[in-house]
Amino acid sequence: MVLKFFKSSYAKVKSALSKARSFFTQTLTALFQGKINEDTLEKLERLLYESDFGVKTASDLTNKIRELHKKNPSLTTQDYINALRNEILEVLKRYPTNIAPPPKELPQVILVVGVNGNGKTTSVAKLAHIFTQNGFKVLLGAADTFRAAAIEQLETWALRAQVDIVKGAPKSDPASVAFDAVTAGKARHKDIVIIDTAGRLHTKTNLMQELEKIKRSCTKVSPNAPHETLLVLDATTGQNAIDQAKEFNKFTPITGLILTKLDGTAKGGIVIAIQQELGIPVKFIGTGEGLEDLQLFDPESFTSSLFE
Ligand SMILES: Nc1nc2c(ncn2[C@@H]2O[C@H](COP(=O)(O)OP(=O)(O)OP(=O)(O)O)[C@@H](O)[C@H]2O)c(=O)[nH]1
Ligand SMILES: [Mg+2]
Repeated sequence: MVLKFFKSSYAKVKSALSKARSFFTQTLTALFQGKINEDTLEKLERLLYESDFGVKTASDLTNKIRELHKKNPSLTTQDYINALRNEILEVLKRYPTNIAPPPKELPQVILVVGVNGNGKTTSVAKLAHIFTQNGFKVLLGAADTFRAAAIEQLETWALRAQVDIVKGAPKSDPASVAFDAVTAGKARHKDIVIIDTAGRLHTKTNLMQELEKIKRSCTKVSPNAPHETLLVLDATTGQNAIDQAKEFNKFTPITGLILTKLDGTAKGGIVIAIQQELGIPVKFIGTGEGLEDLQLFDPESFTSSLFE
């Protein structure tokens, strides 16, 4: 499903990042207004690190500015800020943002996984909304049979997003719900089946193995399913989100990330760090709690939102 034509809402991304932006740009301006020397560069590296860019990216970006300063010591404050902005954009553009190409057989199956409370169920609903708004027929699979009220939560969202839902009994096998959902998706000629799963700690091996079982159920119905396994991460948790992604990816290959709660206290740098460290693209970002608060990740609008 190529989503290139899905417009990311620049206004929503910009508003979500307003706190991060004002801190980041004010500090950068103050930094680059003074004389650029090793002390300034050290402060820059610290600022980038504290903005969740990660050790490696903070150091790489600082080195770029160091080189730039050596080559051309008489640049203005704005020149340095622009240079940093362009470097960040370059890093972000290395990763594909669109969802996998359309499978030969429909439906396309998207499995949504992650740690408790990161925003999986909400993101499933928001995804359903994006797809239906773009003319696709969507069905949801309520494979979080573990937590009481999880099924009703998804049902409420399905009603709001006006999409069909397939559910199992509470405490039933999530793999069988996934099987039923993909089967129903096929029978009802849906374009996309999105499967919600229970929150699981990346450190619990048995829960991670359960994910594999869910995946196998999908494959039984449709040989290439799930076509996408999206990991939902809470952007406000910084390094912890990166650790979660590493563990999930060890057990089950993750094809893309949904980074939620960018409207919270998240510092924008996490988006860069996570892609750099894991090589997994951020495909969507969560910018609020409503149905319309999920944006296709777009490097250009993201970078602009962080700087302007
Ligand atoms: N501000 C904000 N809140 C979000 C976002 N995404 C999810 N939330 C909130 O995060 C909380 C948890 O969301 P859920 O979708 O229930 O999370 P979950 O991962 O399904 O949780 P479990 O099923 O318990 O593992 C809810 O209060 C959501 O409204 C976001 O992008 N921004
Ligand atoms: Mg949930």
